[in-house]
Amino acid sequence: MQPLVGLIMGSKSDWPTLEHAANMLDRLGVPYETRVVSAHRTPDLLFEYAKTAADRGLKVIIAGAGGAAHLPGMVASQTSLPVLGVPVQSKALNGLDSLLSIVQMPGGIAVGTLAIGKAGATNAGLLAAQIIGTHDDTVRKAVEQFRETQTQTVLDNPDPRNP
Ligand code: RP5
Repeated sequence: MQPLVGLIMGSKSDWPTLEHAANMLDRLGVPYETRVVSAHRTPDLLFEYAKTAADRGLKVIIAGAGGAAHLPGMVASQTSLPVLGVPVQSKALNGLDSLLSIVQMPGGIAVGTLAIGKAGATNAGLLAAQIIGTHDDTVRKAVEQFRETQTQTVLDNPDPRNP
């Protein structure tokens, strides 16, 4: 199936975080591609990836990176597709460095920044599906079903002492 989401990250070491975005896209039936694209180690690839993304049929890009996390902002500078940035929890500074690197974009180039780590990656997958759902009824219904199931699971398990 034609990928609709580009799920990229600065390093293989980011995959344990970004796989949570992939899991959500799988769950919601959104086709995606995934690869390592580094702002620092493969800058030419970054430019090529971002410049060709829309023509290749992608609708949203999820970009995760840690530390001096330039990937989401640089990708956003080279494409008009929506870019969702996921700050990876770094070892040295627990991801605060990643968060601030991604969230503090100067006005004029937008990156939608998610939470640090697993929650941010999960919600990046969810938000990408919601964006695609604005033009795709099947994906929109999958998001609605996910949320109904989530709500029902909470309502069905009101006692916090039960496993
Ligand atoms: C960033 O540097 C990557 O996104 C990763 O989070 C961090 C460390 O990369 P590795 O040294 O583990 O490859 O570019």
